[in-house]
Amino acid sequence: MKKVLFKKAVFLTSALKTDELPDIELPEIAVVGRSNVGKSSLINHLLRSKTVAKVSSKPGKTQRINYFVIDGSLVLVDLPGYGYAKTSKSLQEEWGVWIDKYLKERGLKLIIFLLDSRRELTIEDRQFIEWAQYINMPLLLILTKGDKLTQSERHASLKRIEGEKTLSGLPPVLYSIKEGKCREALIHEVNKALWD
Ligand SMILES: Nc1nc2c(ncn2[C@@H]2O[C@H](COP(=O)(O)OP(=O)(O)OP(=O)(O)O)[C@@H](O)[C@H]2O)c(=O)[nH]1
Ligand SMILES: [Mg+2]
Repeated sequence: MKKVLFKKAVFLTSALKTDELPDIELPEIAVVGRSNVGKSSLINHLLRSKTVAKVSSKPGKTQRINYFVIDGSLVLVDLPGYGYAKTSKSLQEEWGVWIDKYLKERGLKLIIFLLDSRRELTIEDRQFIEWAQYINMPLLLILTKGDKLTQSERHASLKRIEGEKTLSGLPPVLYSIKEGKCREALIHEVNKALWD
């Protein structure tokens, strides 16, 4: 299989319900994590763009399931975040239900799962990880906003995550949209997960 280099993204659709999702014969990868953790920013960074996915400093920006076709060979999905209190109550309650439905129905190849490198895991983070493990969903664990940490804080953050029981030794990748190296590393990991 040809390596996906994240050169070009074509916006496909923005869905609210799982029955609005497109029928595509390409491997699909979703980006999951709490609101404001940096999901949309990571997608932009991968694509060296500022505009592919909509980003905001306020949580709750992404409210739909956004589909992008990457280099004609893979579908990348930007999801709304969980755990944002100001999202309308009905949307919050529905999150679990329809994301669960989405994740089960789509036969995803991989989930890029984001945690903020500066924060403790939330209940929702843990629930999500347990659920993914339960259904044997491959997770790629990313710690975001690494640039906000000093060198020793980075080290401590990696150690803390490595010691998290819920994660069962899943290796974390420290990420920052302000740095280039982690982009290459993530692209490598995504290709490995897709084609190995
Ligand atoms: N310093 C720094 N800021 C980041 C990084 N990644 C994301 N951010 C900032 O975090 C904020 C939230 O980013 P988004 O990408 O919109 O977060 P999201 O997870 O898509 O949020 P929702 O759509 O609400 O679920 C924005 O202000 C980004 O600029 C990073 O690596 N470093
Ligand atoms: Mg977003």
